[in-house]
Amino acid sequence: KLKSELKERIFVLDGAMGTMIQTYKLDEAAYRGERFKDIEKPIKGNHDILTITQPEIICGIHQSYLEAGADLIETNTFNANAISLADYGIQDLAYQLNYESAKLARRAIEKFGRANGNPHYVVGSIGPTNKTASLSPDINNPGYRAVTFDELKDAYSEQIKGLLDGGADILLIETIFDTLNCKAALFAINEITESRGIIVPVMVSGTVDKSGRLLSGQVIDAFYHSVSHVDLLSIGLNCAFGAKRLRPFIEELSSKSKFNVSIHPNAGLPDLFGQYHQTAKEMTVLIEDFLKNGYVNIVGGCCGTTYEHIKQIAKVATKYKPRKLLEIECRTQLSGLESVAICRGRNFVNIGERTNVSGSKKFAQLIRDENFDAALNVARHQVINGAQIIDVSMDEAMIDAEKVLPEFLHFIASEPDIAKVPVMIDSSKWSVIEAGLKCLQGKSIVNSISQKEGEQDFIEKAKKIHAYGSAAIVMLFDEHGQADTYERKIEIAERSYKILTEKAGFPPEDIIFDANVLAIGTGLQEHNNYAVDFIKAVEWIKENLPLAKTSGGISNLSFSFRGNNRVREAIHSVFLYHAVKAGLDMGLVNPAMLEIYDDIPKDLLQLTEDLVLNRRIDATQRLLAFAEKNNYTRDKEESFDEWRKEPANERINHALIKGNLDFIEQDVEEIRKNFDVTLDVIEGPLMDGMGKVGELFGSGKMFLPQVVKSARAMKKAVTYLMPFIEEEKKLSGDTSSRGKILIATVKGDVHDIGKNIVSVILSCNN
Ligand code: THG
Repeated sequence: KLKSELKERIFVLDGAMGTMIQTYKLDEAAYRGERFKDIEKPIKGNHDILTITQPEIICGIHQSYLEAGADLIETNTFNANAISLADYGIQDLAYQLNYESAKLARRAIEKFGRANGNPHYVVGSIGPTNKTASLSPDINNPGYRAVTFDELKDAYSEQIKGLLDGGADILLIETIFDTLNCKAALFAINEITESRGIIVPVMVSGTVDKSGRLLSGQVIDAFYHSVSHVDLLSIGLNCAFGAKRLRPFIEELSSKSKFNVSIHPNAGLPDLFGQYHQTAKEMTVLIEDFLKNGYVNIVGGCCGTTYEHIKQIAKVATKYKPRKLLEIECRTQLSGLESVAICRGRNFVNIGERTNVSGSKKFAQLIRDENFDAALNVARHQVINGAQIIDVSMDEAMIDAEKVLPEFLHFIASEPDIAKVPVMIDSSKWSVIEAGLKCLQGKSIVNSISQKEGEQDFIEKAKKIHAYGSAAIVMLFDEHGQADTYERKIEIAERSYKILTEKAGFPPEDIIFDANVLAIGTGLQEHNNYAVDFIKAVEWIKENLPLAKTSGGISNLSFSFRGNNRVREAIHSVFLYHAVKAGLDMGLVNPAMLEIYDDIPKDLLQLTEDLVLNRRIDATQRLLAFAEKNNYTRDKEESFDEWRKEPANERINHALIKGNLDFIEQDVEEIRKNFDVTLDVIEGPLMDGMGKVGELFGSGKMFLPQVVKSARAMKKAVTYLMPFIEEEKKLSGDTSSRGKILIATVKGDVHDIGKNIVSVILSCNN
């Protein structure tokens, strides 16, 4: 019903709740009311409790917005989740606050009636909480998280149940600064609606910084693809820095979204005292431009907007037709901080295989030694060398994968140059896969599921994977084992496809079949046709199973040529050349070791093709003899350290901007020697570098996780210099301190995160 109404007219969402409440200048006693007059902690500033203690004020605000022309009334529940409420010690009230708030909004609507002919709806407001699941608040420990997916999911569940029981028509997850928080809310909604057998319309609305990214670093496109596993009523943007600066981002979202698009910006940027000055007229001009261009279906206001803003916006909204929903070609879409599309006409997608403890001795040793910095460099080099996705596996007898995999994924999330690509979670243990899914804000790939444990298990896992918003590799296995012939491969692929799409509700574009790359050249004749069977199966899948994609572990093919990398590379290149022609979309490879098909010397090429395409019975012997004669063994380790050749000041700049910790101490030591006063190293070259970081951030060219990395590099440099500074102080007899700063925000508020970041950066600057 809502969807068809949205085809007819633009919906108007109400305006600010918080800034309207502030105009009442309520004191502590008013917040407490009769009921909470004896509670322990002060609760002034907790707007959510006013639903219980000052219901007439909240109801009055709702009614004023209805009179102004809003179709959608948001409940007073932005911070009414146990995590945010805990700051006030009232976390136990979460369910009740949501329940009562939804009832109150419903009452306001009923009182108002149908003055303008259209129905009005209660929108349950679900804020982001005051904790972020994708970033570490502790500069010294990028693997730390202040909140887990499960904690968020539980808090959201309670809030959602309260909202639904109280009569909310729609749920709005808003002001999303971290997609992982949002995914936990979506997961909770899915659990509740599944168990209750109901459908609830869901709106999702993110908030971006100047660079157009969420605080957690995702670009708009990646955000969109991370949440579009749910059939949303709408996706949009809110809060941020007002309508004007949101224009390019809402335009982009509008051009990509198959859902309705919403926008409810702030009334411009607040001044230093938190006051908003954009008038209703000014804001309406900006909103009208969105309507004229057909960018949006739902408009409203966030912080600083008043009844007058909504009144004028509602008036222009009646003048325009709603944005038309886009018919978007169905693609396989993945995301890290950025997005990757796998679709027709696109090149083969490389998946970096080296971050796998069973596939790389070096990586395994680094993980066993808990040398995460070096292990991250393995991931980084995969990406630098062209991996568009990275496969991560911790499956090994001596490693507790359920603990280490999430840990490593947390570290990756702190490295924007790695986290920009989607992650493939590679494990044969379901508990490990699920632990991994709870760490990833992007649309990832589970590697893998199959019918090995029967159909029911297969369906259950597929449903869960979909609820986490991930795609899946489907291995061609069944109860009888691995498919190793063409016939078995296509039979299992077809059956898996049917089960997934018909019984598990799994989107066909999120199915990625792996037709089992098995080793050839083993000396056993029954293995000789493995490559050919794989290629044929890929071709069949692509022709017969619409939208499904194909992948494979390419390096498996050459296992029997271990130790002879040149030959292995040639085998992989030949195999890929033919498999990609047959429709192979992606594969696990070592991207640093991919030879270009045309560059393979002709004699080697022919011998290799004889083997891969099973053209000669003696292909293996001939290839080995050739390799031996030509002494074909070599290893490439690329060096990306061009910047190390620059002068020390430049290197420091580079390290600060990139957040590179590897050489910062030695570079700082190099310039320290040229200074009489060590503090001048900080005030001079280091602050110059941080100044550039500030400039880049201010102009939207760097985003938060990158700045946090820069701060870590700065901190490491400063820590190195501290003993020298202390020593100089002692010698000069100066014992003054730099003083203390008290820094605070409203309790339980999202801006807590900003406060924590500022304090981290200040402490890094000593
Ligand atoms: N399908 C899917 N997932 C997979 C595979 C697959 N995951 C694991 C594996 N197969 C793909 N990954 C690798 C990684 C490394 C190697 C092979 C496959 C490899 N490693 C060198 C070796 O063993 O000789 C290691 C050498 C070293 O230690 O550096 O070949 O098929 N879905």
